Amino acid sequence: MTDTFGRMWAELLPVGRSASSGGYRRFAWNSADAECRSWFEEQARARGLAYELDRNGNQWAWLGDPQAGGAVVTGSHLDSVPDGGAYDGPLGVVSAFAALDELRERGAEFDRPLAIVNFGDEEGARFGVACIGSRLTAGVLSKEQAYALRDADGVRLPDAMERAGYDPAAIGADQERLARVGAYVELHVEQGRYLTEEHPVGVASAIWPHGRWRFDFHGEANHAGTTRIEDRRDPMLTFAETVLAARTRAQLAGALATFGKVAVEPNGTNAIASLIRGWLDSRAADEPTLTALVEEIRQAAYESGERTGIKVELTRESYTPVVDFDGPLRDRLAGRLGGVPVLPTGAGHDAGILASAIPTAMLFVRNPSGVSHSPAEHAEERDCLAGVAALADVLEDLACLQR
Ligand code: HGY
Ligand code: MN
Ligand code: MN
Repeated sequence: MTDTFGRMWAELLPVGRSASSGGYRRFAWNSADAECRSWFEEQARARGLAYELDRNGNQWAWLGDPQAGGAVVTGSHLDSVPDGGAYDGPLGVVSAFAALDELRERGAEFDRPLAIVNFGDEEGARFGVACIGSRLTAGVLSKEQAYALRDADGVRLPDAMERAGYDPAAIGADQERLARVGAYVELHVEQGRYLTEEHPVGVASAIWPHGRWRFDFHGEANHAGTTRIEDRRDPMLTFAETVLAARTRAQLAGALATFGKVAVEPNGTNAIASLIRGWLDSRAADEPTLTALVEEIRQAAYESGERTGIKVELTRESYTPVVDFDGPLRDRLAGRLGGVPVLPTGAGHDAGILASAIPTAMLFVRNPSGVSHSPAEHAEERDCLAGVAALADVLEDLACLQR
């Protein structure tokens, strides 16, 4: 197992990695994404798996007859956030292939189909909505909504798909495909610090509700060197007050609020901005807390705008309700792995989207620093191999004749 995991890991490692930051830039339908997709197809074919591309651009590698039903599916995503780490997503896909290799070495006999999947555009780094591939398949993002998405250069999602050689005409819900699936188990690097050397693998209990909101702050462009302070309508002030309010209110609510992305027009050093767009990522342990927090941040922005003559507009771009993973499946995994930690996460995943349609579960692999969405994201090889062994155990329990 070690050599197949190590070989695959080494093959993927350089793909889409920035020489300057060391982080990854694998965005939906860009060249790095294409390279990752070619890699996935190679792994599938090298193992004699039936390779399939579904209508939403998700990649599937099948062992057994997909029409037989009750398939056990595992996998994750290969795209990244801007300058993301190596493990978030790819660890789940590489571990899935390595777990299959392990099961074949064990001589396991499958009594139902198995599939390995790469869900497209999980991070939503380019078009702003998280988990586009799995949302489209689960029918929680419509074709019309997907067609309305544009990237920072104004490129529409369907045009980006087409330029990458995919046909966007067919995108949409895929109930027939989901009906083939009996269970989906996603392995993912943990993005907190709850796992230990003693327990490098855990099982997910829940995903916090979370979402992305775009604040538009409309000001008045003017000269930085000649416009009196009292004559200005500078959106930077209202943006700054909103960021500070978000941080303060989130801390008070025991929740999370982050402005990690901002766009300034015209973005000139000697020009007062005409428009600032700030994207809020907010998360909380429950939906009422999240809703209340976002409303407080909205109010703070609007009140600041009234004081400074800035028009504020708020648009919700992405939202994922609280996910409680399938109880019996969660308990079966935890039991099979001998009582490993069961823990929630604030990070969204394709498993969280699919949980509304099929029984899903997640395995987490220890991340010693807890750092993620950063080039510094890291997991120890021995913990990754423990994750592969755990995934193999779980898949054997779910999909193979018991020996
Ligand atoms: O944003 C998230 O939680 C995930 O990484 N898409
Ligand atoms: Mn991520
Ligand atoms: Mn991820």
